Amino acid sequence: MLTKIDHIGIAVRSIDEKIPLYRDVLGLEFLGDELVESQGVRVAFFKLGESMLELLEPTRDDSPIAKYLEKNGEGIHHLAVGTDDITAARDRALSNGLRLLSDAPLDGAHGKLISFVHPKDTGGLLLEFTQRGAPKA
Ligand code: CMX
Repeated sequence: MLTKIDHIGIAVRSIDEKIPLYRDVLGLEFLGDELVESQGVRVAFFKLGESMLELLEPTRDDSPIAKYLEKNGEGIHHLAVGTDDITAARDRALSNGLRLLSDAPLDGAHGKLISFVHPKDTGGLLLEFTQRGAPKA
C-alpha cells in the first residue's frame, strides 16, 4: 500500500537562497516551485533518484513551517511516503490509534492528495501520505 519515499521535506527561510546549494553544488535537477495555499507554503522540488527533496518556505505567519522555523530553525521537517490508496492508508493509521491532522486528504503540490500523521504518534516523525490523482472510490 505504501510504495516509496516520495520526498523528504526540508524547512528553509528562503528557497531562493538555497537553490544554488541543491542545484549547482549538489547537482540535483530542479523540478520547479509552486505555492500550496492549503499549507501556507511555497515549495521547490529537486529530483533525487526515484524520490525528491522538497524545500518548504512559509508564506504567512500562521503557516506550520513558520512555527517550525521559529522553534527549531532550518532542517528536515517531514518524510512523505507515496501510496496508491490514501483513503486506505488513512483508515489503517486511524484504526491503529494514530491521529491524522485533517479530517480528509488535502490538496498538496503537483496536484497530489496529502495527509499528515501526528509526530507524537510516530516517535517524533511527521509522516505524510501522498497520492497522485483522485481518491479511490
Ligand atoms: N517533526 C517532528 N515533530 C514535530 C514537528 C515536525 N515537523 N512539528 C512539530 N513537532 C512536535 C513539536 O516538537 C512538539 O513537541 P513537544 O510538545 O515535545 O515540544 C509537538 O510536535 C507540537 O508542536 P508545536 O510546535 O506546538 O506545533 P503544533 O502542535 O501547533 O503543530 C503539527 C505541529 C505537526 C500538528 C503541525 O505542524 C501540522 O499540522 N503539520 C502538518 C502540516 C504541515 O506541516 N504542512 C507543511 C508541509 C506542506 C507540504 O509538504 O506541502
